[in-house]
Amino acid sequence: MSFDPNDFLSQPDPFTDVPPDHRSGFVAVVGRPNVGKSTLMNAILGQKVAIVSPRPQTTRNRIAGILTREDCQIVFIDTPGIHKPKHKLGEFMVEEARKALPDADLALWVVDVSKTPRQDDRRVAAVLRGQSLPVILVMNKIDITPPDRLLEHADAYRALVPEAVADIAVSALKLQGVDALVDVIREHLSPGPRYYPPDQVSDIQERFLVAELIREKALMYLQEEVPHAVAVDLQEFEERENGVIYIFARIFVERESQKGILIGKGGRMIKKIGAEARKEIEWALGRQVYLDLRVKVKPKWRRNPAELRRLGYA
Ligand SMILES: Nc1nc2c(ncn2[C@@H]2O[C@H](COP(=O)(O)OP(=O)(O)OP(=O)(O)O)[C@@H](O)[C@H]2O)c(=O)[nH]1
Ligand SMILES: [Mg+2]
Repeated sequence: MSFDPNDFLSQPDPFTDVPPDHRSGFVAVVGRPNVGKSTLMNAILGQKVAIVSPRPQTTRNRIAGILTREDCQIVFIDTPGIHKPKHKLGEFMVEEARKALPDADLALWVVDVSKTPRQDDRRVAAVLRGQSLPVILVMNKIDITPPDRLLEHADAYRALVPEAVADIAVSALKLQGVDALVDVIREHLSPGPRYYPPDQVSDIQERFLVAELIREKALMYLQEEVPHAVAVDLQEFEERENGVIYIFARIFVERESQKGILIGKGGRMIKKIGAEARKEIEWALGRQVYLDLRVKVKPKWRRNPAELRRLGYA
């Protein structure tokens, strides 16, 4: 068979073969903890990339989620909630959020419009004011906002970012206003190419996702101070001869009392966390999984630079 260079040249290039009005850019998703940043990014992507929980300070790292449409490619950077840090882990998290801004083309400031602005919201507004970045104010959780409060709360948030280029009310949980938000974002981006292959939805590795899904289930079932003291250290992740993926992870807590709570009476809590995590990991990997979890006390790991580095929090 002879080689005809025209055959090769006529192949569509997924990066450059886009309509003339194609737009693209990097969008930092910032806000105080627990307002629904990760829920919103997942809702936009139609896929779980970042874990979500009812506990504040769920997200600890920057996570990119990539939306590819015919007319645009938007790279969202989900970030940890901006707050007043109490230890080195907290400092790392706030720094992660801040670092997303200089490289972004646009910031989405996500707020919980069911509540009035708090100190941490003002903290976020101050961080945004220090950047010369266009800001879109995203007022989330309209599904639980009493209608008579919406306008009052919206005005209070708007007053904190008078320079915002747009604002929009959404419910990330109920998928209300999410498509409209993407259209608004697109309007504020510049013409540009695709940066990622059209089928790539995030920049995270499988191992990271697995550790995060285990942490998510721990956050879901644990209460008070225990969730924040949890870290997941993935030790083994390998395919066995029978095709099953064997995963061994250690869950760190800081105190013996937390270990007791995490294991639960007769091991019930850790079994529940393991069973829920395994189900979701199997779904995410499309493979059968054997999940082995051990709980280990690591006193003050959140203040220990060497531990933080090893866990990817430095
Ligand atoms: N009712 C309602 N709840 C929501 C909505 N969006 C998010 N939530 C809930 O709010 C909680 C926090 O959501 P996350 O997405 O983890 O919030 P986050 O801003 O990423 O939080 P951090 O990672 O801690 O900064 C979870 O219980 C979500 O289910 C919404 O539109 N409506
Ligand atoms: Mg989050």
